[in-house]
Amino acid sequence: MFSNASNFVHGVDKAFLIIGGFTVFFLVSFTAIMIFFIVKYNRKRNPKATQVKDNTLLEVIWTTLPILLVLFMFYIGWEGFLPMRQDPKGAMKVKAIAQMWKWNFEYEDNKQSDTLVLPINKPVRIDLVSKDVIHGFFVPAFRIKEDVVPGKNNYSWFIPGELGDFDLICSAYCGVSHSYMTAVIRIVSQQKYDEWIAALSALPAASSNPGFTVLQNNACTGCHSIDGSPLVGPSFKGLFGSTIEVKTNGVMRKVKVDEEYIETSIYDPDKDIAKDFTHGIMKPYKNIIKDNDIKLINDYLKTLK
Ligand code: HEC
Ligand SMILES: [Cu+2]
Repeated sequence: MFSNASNFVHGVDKAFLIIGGFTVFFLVSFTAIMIFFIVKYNRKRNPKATQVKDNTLLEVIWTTLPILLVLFMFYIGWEGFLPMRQDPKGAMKVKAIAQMWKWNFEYEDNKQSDTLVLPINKPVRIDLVSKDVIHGFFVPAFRIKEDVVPGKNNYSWFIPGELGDFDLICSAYCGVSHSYMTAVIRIVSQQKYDEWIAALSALPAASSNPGFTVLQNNACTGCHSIDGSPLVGPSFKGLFGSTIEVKTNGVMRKVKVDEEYIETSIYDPDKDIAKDFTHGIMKPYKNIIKDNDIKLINDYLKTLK
C-alpha cells in the first residue's frame, strides 16, 4: 500500500482503503445490531409484537446519511481517477501495440522493443493501439488499467517513481493464449535509459532472418511453433514441401505445401483447413501482410526442415 511505484498509487489506494473501511464497518456493525435484536426481541422475552408507525426523523436520517456517504465515496474515487485522464503536456511518448498475444513498444524513430524501458521520475504517455481484438493495459503495481480497443485512440500516462521490474498484464480475455500476454516494464535511471535507447537503434529488428521477423512482428509465432510442437495452429517445422491433409469445402484432400498454398493460407486461412485444426481461429491477413513479406515468410519456411 502507498508505494511510490507510480503517481497514482496514493489516490487509488486511498479510495480502496476508505471504501473498504466503510464496507467492513457496516458489515460488522449491522451484523452486531442484527444479533442484538434477535436476542433482545426473541419471542420468549417479547411474546407480543409491537406495531411501530412511521418516524419522520429516522427516515430523514437514513435517507440523507447514505446519500452523503455514497457521494463522499464517489468523490474519493473521482479524485483518484481524474488525474489518470489528464496527461501533462511534454510527457515522453511511447506507443504500446497489443496483438494476440504479445506487447510491442514503439519509441521515437520507429525503435521497437518488447520490454517497456522507461526513465524514473519522468511523465510518460503510452498510446494504446490494438491490431486485432480488445486487450487491456494493466499494471497492478502502478494502479493502472486501460482498455486497448482496435480503432480507438486510448492512452494511459504515469510517472514511474521506483526503480525495478514491474508486470504488465493483459486484462481483457483475448483468446487462447491470453494468459501468456505479459510484458515487463523496466524503470531505470535516466542515464541507463539513454544508453539503452541509443543501443536499441544499433540493433536490427529482433532476429537475423527477415522472414522470422515478419512472423514475430505479426505474432504468428503465438499460434505456430517453429520446433514441431503443435500450438493453436500447426507447427511450421517441416511444413514447406510436405504433403498434408486439408479440408476444402468440407472434403478432405491431400496437398503439397508450396508458395501458393502458403500464400492462400495466410490471405484466406479458412479455405483449406489443416487436418486436426479448427477453422475461424486464424484471421485473414489480406492487406496486413504484403506480397513482399509473403516471399520472406516462404523463404524462411523453406529453411525449417
Ligand atoms: C490465432 C492463432 C493464429 C495466428 C495468430 C496465426 N495463425 Fe496461421 N493458422 C492457425 C490455425 C488454427 C491454422 C489451421 C487452420 C487452418 O488451416 O486455417 C492455421 C494455418 C496456417 C497455415 C497453414 C498450415 C497448414 O498446415 O495447413 C499457414 C501457412 C499459416 N497459418 C500461417 C500463418 C502466418 C504467416 C501467420 C501470421 C501472419 C499466422 N498463421 C497467424 C492459427 C493462427
Ligand atoms: Cu490481450
